[in-house]
Amino acid sequence: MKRLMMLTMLLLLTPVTGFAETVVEGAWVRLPPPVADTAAAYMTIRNHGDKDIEITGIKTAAATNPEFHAMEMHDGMMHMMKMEHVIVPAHGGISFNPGGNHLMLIGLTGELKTGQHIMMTLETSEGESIMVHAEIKDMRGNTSHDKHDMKMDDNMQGHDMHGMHH
Ligand SMILES: [Cu+2]
Repeated sequence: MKRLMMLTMLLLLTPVTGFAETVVEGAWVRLPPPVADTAAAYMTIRNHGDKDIEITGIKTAAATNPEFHAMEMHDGMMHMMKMEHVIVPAHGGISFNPGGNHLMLIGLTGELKTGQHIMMTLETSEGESIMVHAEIKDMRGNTSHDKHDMKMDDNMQGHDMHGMHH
């Protein structure tokens, strides 16, 4: 009996790294302007496994229609394209950063407040669910570089970006 308990404790103490092959780091949501019904979210997804991982969907109570968006240049203009799926390469990662690819939370279901967190679930083609905790951050009043990004995000609300100057 004692031996069984020891074994159980050992199992409980064993890190579950075997399951955590996909790890999400630094997830955050940019506080949108008060009238906006979309918000951009950023994160890095790492795949420590031996197989590519395909993310096929996002679910969150915070928005009715969350999407992955890619930024692509066409004829000298930046456009946002919905990514139907996201491939996280084996032993690699993919980053969503301000000014680049991002998650777009379309159809916000409530007001986002600085410092609060939202939960998102990334779904993989293997049926795995990856939970993401994302802090809501107000980037206004940061460095001039961030102000530039903020302006870009404002433009993105219309989903049609023109004239990105660098
Ligand atoms: Cu977008």
